[in-house]
Amino acid sequence: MKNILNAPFVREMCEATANMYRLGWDERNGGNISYMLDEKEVAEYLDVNKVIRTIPTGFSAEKLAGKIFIVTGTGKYFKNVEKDPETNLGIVRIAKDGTTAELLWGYKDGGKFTSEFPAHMMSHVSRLEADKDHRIVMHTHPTYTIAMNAVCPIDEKDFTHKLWQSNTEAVVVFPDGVGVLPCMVCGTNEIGVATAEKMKKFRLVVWTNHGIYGTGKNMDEAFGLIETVEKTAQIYMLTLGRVVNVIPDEIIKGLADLWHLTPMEGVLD
Ligand code: 2HA
Ligand code: ZN
Repeated sequence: MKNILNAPFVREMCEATANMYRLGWDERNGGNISYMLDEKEVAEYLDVNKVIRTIPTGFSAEKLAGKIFIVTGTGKYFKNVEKDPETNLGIVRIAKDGTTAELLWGYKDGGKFTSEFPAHMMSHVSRLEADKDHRIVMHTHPTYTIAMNAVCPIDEKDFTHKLWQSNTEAVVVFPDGVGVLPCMVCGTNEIGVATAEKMKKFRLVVWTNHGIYGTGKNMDEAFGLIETVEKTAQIYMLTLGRVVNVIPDEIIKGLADLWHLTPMEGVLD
């Protein structure tokens, strides 16, 4: 058996959480990541038939039965993942009943997965239906996106337009736009259902007054998507009230045409 601490998926979780912490997005225990793994790859590092303990998930996700995820732990700090992955991360398999998680590795101090597990798992179901190569759900509290969301109407077309007008990379990286949910109680199944509904259409959803849910086929893609939204929101906030040059709709359309992308409908004139 190979050493799991060297497994690419453990390294990627350590690197992503460390980068997010250093960007100032994930204060204290803020943020969480779940990453769907390939059973064959996990079996190189673990006996996948050895269940350490079972943990009720508090919701039903039969479509994910048998799927294995590496997930950040509840109450754990992104700042600490790199120095102690086995305490701050866990590898779980969704059992056949769809309502129990089987712990295969991690949460060494008796912990469990993030309180946002329902929103993560429901989002995985939606994204897998939209894209069979989908793997990552990443939740984070990026400062400028939260600030921009606080000064803009809760209107995903308007929010998407403002982002596309602020940075020429924006329409290229997220031609499908950005979903926006109103302020809701986090950690509940309700916000999980609402997020998953948005995830049928969007790869990224803003939770008003809270943060972002971003997804992707791999860690770089999910991280790159969030980082582009956040960078663009930063430009928006730094120029708010003083902006002279917004990117005209013809240029946004020109960028989309150049890259053979279809921009979200109803945003551009
Ligand atoms: O895990 O970010 O939304 C801490 C959070 C809750
Ligand atoms: Zn959060």
